[in-house]
Amino acid sequence: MSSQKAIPSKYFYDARGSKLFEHICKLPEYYLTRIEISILEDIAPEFTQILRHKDLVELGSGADLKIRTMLDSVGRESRATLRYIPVDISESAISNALQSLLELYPELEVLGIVADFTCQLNVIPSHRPAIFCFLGSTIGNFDKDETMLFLRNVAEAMKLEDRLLIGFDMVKSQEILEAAYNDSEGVTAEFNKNILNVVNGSLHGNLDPCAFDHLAFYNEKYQRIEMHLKANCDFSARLKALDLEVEFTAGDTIHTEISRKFKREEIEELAFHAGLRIANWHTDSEEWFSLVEMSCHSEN
Ligand code: AVJ
Repeated sequence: MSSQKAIPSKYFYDARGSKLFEHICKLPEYYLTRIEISILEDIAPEFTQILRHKDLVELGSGADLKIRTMLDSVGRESRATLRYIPVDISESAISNALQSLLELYPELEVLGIVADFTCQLNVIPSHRPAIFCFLGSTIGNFDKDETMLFLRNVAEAMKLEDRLLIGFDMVKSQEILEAAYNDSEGVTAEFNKNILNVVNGSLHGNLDPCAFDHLAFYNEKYQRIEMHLKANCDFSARLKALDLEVEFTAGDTIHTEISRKFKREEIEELAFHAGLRIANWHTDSEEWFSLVEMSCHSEN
């Protein structure tokens, strides 16, 4: 076997991948979205005033509209003063979100941006005070260096009065973590395999999703869920656009995602090293998920 094959997780999210992820969010085993929404419901009243006349910038918004929890509870009058700016790499996710938001909240100003927020924060307008949101523990997809780079970039883009709200999935028992990525309906397996369709589409490839099995497990040493696709036979595949032939032996894996889990002290350390200050900490009674409010270090 040659070195580890890998596909960056951002390629999960074509139209079908975004739909499958929306389905994952509703699965009983996938507690992340449910808990995060309940925390958002708890804190939304505090944000009613805070959000007036601001930009609500959601990084990696996706199509599932977690932010509706917030928008619902701030009420029509405040909604009419704010601008919602969803930023996502998936064009279909952005256009679906725009469509349903326009129907739900005709008074709301919405500016959808299709961009890779890991490197294109500069395309987000910055003349109004802003609340940045990075929900769903998407931050867990980054490795340590990427996390720090991302936080520093956001910190740099933030004005003194701006706030950053980040969702973190916390370390918990291996059984619960692994069940969340191995659901009984097999939706996560479909989601994982769909990344091959995306690669085939953009690189004119012939990777066969049926030739792979879904594999997701908790790596305790690195405190993260790892998702892989494991070849179930020997074969070779072509990626025409790269003029590349890739050999697979049964058992070879393609690494498709990491989903890091956090401890409170680590988040505090991350914030500190990125030049951010923790302004508020919100969690559920079991501390399975945390929504952490940060501001620029120099504010006080
Ligand atoms: C959207 C990146 C937060 O890591 O839990 C869900 C993606 N992968 N099931 C996560 C995902 C498998 C999800 N994030």
